[in-house]
Amino acid sequence: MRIVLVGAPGSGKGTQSENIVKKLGITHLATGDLLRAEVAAGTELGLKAKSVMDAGQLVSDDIVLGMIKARISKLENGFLLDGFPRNINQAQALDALLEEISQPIDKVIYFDVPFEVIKVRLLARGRSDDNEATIDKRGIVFEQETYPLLEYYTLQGKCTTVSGAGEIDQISENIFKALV
Ligand code: B4P
Repeated sequence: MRIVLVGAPGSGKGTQSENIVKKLGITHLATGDLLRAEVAAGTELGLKAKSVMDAGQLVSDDIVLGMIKARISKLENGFLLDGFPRNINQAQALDALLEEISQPIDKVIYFDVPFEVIKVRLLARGRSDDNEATIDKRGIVFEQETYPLLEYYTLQGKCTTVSGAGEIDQISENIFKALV
């Protein structure tokens, strides 16, 4: 199965991904995690990405698409994309890439979480991009760049909205129901 998770930073995509990939035996690809690994390794790409991430902005499409392309074509057992695509340009590039390898997306899950809930979670987490100014900026970037994906995938008949607020296990159960 090929799944895309769409949600604001802090909506719980990473948290839920762990449960989904374990249950379905598919590969988890999280662009946020891949970028943070580059930052931690101090690579040239990581150095470029760090200031952008700490400002709550999106890393350039070229960088993110390069990371995804290098990995996705090697996956045969399905995948879960977490945090990618993040804007319409990335979504169109992904569709083109998946068409080339005849592996279209099956389902898109949109995590609906009130911004105030996200803010409380992220301030408690305390990562370097979890300060109030960056959280607010990420919220604005999400509304402007990522939220339009909801319509993009709804028009393709692939999108289901799941509430991402509440108990982690209950949210997982609702996701599994949406994936059937
Ligand atoms: P992400 O990596 O997507 O952001 P995240 O904050 O890790 O969000 P996630 O939704 O995974 O939340 P999590 O489960 O950790 O993006 C970070 C940055 O990377 C972006 O701002 C951007 O700069 C860059 N980036 C990534 N992808 C990109 C792309 N495609 N293009 C360009 N730039 C890109 O949960 C958050 C917290 O809530 C955790 O502490 C968790 O324990 C807690 N939590 C989760 N579910 C909960 C629940 N139900 N109840 C209570 N707490 C919960």
